[in-house]
Amino acid sequence: MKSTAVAHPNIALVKYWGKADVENNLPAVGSISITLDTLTTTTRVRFDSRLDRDQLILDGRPASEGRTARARFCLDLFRRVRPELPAAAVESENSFPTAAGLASSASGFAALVIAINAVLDPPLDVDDLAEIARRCSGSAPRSLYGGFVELVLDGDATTVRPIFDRHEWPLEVVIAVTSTAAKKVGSTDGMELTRKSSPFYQSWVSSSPSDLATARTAIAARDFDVMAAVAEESCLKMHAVAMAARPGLIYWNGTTVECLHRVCGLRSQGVPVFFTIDAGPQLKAVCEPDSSDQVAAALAEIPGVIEIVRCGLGDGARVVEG
Ligand code: 2P0
Repeated sequence: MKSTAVAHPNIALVKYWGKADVENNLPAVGSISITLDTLTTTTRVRFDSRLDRDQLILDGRPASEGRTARARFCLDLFRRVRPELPAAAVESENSFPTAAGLASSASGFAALVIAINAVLDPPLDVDDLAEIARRCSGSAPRSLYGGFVELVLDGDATTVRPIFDRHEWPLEVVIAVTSTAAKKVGSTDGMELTRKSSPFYQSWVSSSPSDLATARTAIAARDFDVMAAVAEESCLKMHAVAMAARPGLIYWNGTTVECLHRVCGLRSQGVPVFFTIDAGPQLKAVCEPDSSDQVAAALAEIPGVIEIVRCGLGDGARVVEG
């Protein structure tokens, strides 16, 4: 019993930050994302009754205890409904740095749930898979679909809603990589610290529905300027609420800030581009395809930018080998 799946990271344009229920990993806010194409997680799962325990190899090496525990947690969620599943050997590879603000947990868990599901008979339906993925990582269900995707709060559960496939509004993303070091405070811990100690946390949560509504309308109308405004506001609010935690969470470095100013400067010259930044120092510049060469060239010349990664919008997670 084995299968291989691929998934791509997604970048939230309206951000998720904070949990309503830590134990169930229930987000406090909905989110809207775009799935990327160039960056890929490939995950092979082999169930083998001769194994004592689930194993995780990540990027060719045995994974840390923490990461192995999260993979076991995911497998155990499947075992709640399919108790007969034996232990599994999981091998996962990222074509990009793990845990550096490039959404490796989203693509990682999306690929893992799709690979596990491919060996089940009958398989679970996509809503059940999305709930399992969300319990593992709040951003992961969004990578089950391509293009524009919303994670919708639904009582004590969530649903994932594809909005547009990748062809319907083919934006591009230019990522300025400014560090490949793993971040010091991961998203899960950072969100909890923010919820417990940031004086702005309630404002952040209560302002989210209106950002989501604005973004839905902007996407439906393919209105780049409105999308740019709401995405930058959501990003800056997320970082502001996190910076105001005690101790403050500062995911940016100096180069991130230089890149941010460069994107604002390009837009003031009429270039259709906006920035977003996740829980790490990489800047993601979202632009119309005709502008991506100019955006990539402008970011590449900033001192401290290590690498430029260019992406289009990608497809959802899928099985590549049964
Ligand atoms: C997002 N991030 O909406 C936000 C913006 C990072 C910054 O979702 O704790 O790794 O596993 O649910 O999914 C990253 O958080 O967090 C994330 P958990 P996850 O993309």
